[in-house]
Amino acid sequence: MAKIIGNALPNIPWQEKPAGTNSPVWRYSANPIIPRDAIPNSNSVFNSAVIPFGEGFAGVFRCDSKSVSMDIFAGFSKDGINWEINHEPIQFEGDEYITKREYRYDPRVCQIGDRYYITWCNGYHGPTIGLAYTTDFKTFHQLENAFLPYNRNGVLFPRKIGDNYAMVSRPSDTGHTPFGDIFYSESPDLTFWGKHRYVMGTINGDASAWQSKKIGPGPVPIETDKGWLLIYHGVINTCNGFVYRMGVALLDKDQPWKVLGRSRNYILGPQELYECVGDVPNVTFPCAALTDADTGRIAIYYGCADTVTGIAFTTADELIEYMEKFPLEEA
Ligand code: BMA
Repeated sequence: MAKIIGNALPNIPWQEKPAGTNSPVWRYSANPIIPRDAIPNSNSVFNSAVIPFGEGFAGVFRCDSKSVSMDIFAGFSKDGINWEINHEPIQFEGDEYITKREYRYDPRVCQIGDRYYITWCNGYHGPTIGLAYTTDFKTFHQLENAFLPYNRNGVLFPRKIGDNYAMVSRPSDTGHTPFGDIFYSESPDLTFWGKHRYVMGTINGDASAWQSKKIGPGPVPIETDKGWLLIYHGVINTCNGFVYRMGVALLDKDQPWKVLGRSRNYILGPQELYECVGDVPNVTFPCAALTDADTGRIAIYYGCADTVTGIAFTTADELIEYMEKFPLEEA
């Protein structure tokens, strides 16, 4: 049995695993939870991140507008399922050299101490990792970009590793990057980043083809007594374009660049209509996970077909048992 290390969350959104399910992850029966027109000017609301906040939940949402520009918006919920998203995007405070907006998308939210840190793909002469913090989801303080362009999917660890903050990310290019591996970096102050280490990459050949084109970190890593559970996206290039599925790996607790386990099988992929049909078909893209340390329950928030947002459920035990049952030998 794996034990999640973190807070209890008795109000985590949850449904029991349906009988006969052959997968370690199962969808919320009323998906999608956020429609594309959740705010007046949105074309789509997807690839978004949520976190426990106050008596309920807060989040940062990717809402592409009807002019199809990409920005991130704060939102609030009592139950984690029904969301009120602000109609105006987040305005960041800070050095205007840094806060000047090109585009912002695919946010993650990570609590460290009493601050909620937001990371996102930030346009700065190409995509890189934007970083900001808030304590109230009203005022947001933007810090320096974490890395040089080009990079996407910067995901903080929820505590320091040794003396340093830690982040995994996926170095990229300016386009719809046809490659991508996961790297680990550390920083003493969230400004200067180094100790860049390779974590894991794509799988060539037939062993695990769903993750043969690129992989990138999804939700904030989940700490367990066995290591960090990293839910990530994996992509295959097909004759119909890229298909985005979800996988899971287990990283060493003290040296998270070391991969202890990794699933050969995907844990969720586009199969329902709202995952297969939308602005970008066949995308399931995880950006957040709520966890309950008392029960081991995990609720994964993911973008569906770059159009709407869904939830899926699992537990720490389900993920670890699945990894052990279908191990990727090269991990
Ligand atoms: C990636 C990002 C994601 C998106 C995915 C599929 O490169 O842009 O936001 O979900 O492509 O279109």
